[in-house]
Amino acid sequence: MFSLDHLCVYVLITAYDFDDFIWSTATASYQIEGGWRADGKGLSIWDKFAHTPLRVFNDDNGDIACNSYNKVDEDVAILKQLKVTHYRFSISWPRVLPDGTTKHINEAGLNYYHRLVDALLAANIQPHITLYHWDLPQVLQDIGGWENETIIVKFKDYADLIFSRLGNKVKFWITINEPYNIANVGHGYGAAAPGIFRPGTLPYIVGHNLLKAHAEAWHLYNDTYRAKQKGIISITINSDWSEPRNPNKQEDIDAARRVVQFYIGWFAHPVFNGDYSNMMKTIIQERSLAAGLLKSRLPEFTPEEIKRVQGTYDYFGFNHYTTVLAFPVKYGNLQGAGTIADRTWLDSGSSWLKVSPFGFRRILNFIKAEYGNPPIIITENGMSERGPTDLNDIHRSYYYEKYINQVLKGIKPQLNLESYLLDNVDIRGYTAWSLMDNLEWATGFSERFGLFYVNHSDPKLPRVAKTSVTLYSTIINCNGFPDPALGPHECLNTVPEGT
Ligand code: PNW
Repeated sequence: MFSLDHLCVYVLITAYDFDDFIWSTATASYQIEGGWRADGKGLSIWDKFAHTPLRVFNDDNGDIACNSYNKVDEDVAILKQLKVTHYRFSISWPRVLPDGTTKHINEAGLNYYHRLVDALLAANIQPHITLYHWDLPQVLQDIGGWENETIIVKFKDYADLIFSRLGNKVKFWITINEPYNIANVGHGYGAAAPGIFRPGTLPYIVGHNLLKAHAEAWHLYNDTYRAKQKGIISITINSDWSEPRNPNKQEDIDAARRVVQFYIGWFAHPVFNGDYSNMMKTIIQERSLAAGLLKSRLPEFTPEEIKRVQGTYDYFGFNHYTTVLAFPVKYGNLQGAGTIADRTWLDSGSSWLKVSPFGFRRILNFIKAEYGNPPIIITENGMSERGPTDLNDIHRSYYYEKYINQVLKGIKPQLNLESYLLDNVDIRGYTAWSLMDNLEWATGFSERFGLFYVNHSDPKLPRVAKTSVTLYSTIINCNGFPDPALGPHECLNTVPEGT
């Protein structure tokens, strides 16, 4: 088969509807901020989860994390070193609203985000804010959290406050990060906060409320803020790509399709195409009835709700890390599919993450075909290491080089250079996860995704560049790969401006 994987395609990105290509990096509040009780912050479900023995590896927690709450200047300095155009971070809901509601606004907590946003803008870096990256106020969990649909209005009120206070400075928004993981990991097998083990039904209820909460925040922005603030807002959906374990076996091909529909499709189908996919509705209904339930485990949207959720996007926010090989199984999950990795794919520091760059291009093409060619911003991609630290992180550099190359091959090229090789997927930006080593949720500080190393046993928590910083900042600087015929950092940037 004809393969392009060896080609370093230079893509000089043309001007799109909104400014130039987004080269970004990301973090999340609980993973980096620390200051867990500073200045009146309320507790989040992650504070509680991480303080429960045996929940997080080594009983690590985010009490101090990278101390970003007190390190605005240092964080902005390393972002400048990277030369990113944007920085994706999240707001801690209980830092701003300690009791989860707008009855009491913690101005001191909100002030941290003002200082951060102001410092970013002064450095010519656009903030890209996630409203919810998993740290729900614990008081809201105490009344049912995402299982209780009253969360929808509370999330909307929280979003309203943030738009009204920060929206004149911030043009890029994400409502919710990875509803799939919130539903499945937090409420299915319980390996993330709130740590509830109720697979089967609860993830679908939680997912349903997440979709509705996202839709309300999107409509609020669209109706009340967009005209004045002129930003863009979406949800960030994560998904692996899935290939059949044996491409010659129809049952493996079918299993791979189910994995994709139950993963990316769970949330993308309602937001982009309206309602859950027929595949999900049919399979879950059948299996629920077969299990003796009176109705499907998958909640139903009313026709009005379908309309309210459909189209609530300005771009496809997409997190991607790895690919899996699928095969059918009778028990274990509703989609009736098991997955494995190919043994030749390189490892990372995370058991679930194998280096499989080709799947990135395939799933980007899937998004284009399945969801009507939406503009895509890749909001996370990266790899972890574990064990002793090596600042010469060649595995991460390899990963970024191969994955970013797959992204660039997906893009529309300028001057139609090699356009016959490329896919015309409407990709507007790429975000590396993560700016720095941080609390990797239930695996604590043991799995490290950072471009910058943070020594968590040094109380000053200095940020030290790994070798991948050089690679990524070169790619950013060149808006693609450097020219192999020139020096290692010299760009193939011979196209005159304006063409
Ligand atoms: C994402 N998986 O989580 C999160 O958005 C980040 O906060 C996190 O640090 C990063 O990816 C790295 O894990 C994921 O098991 C966690 O497939 C687990 C999976 C995917 C994403």
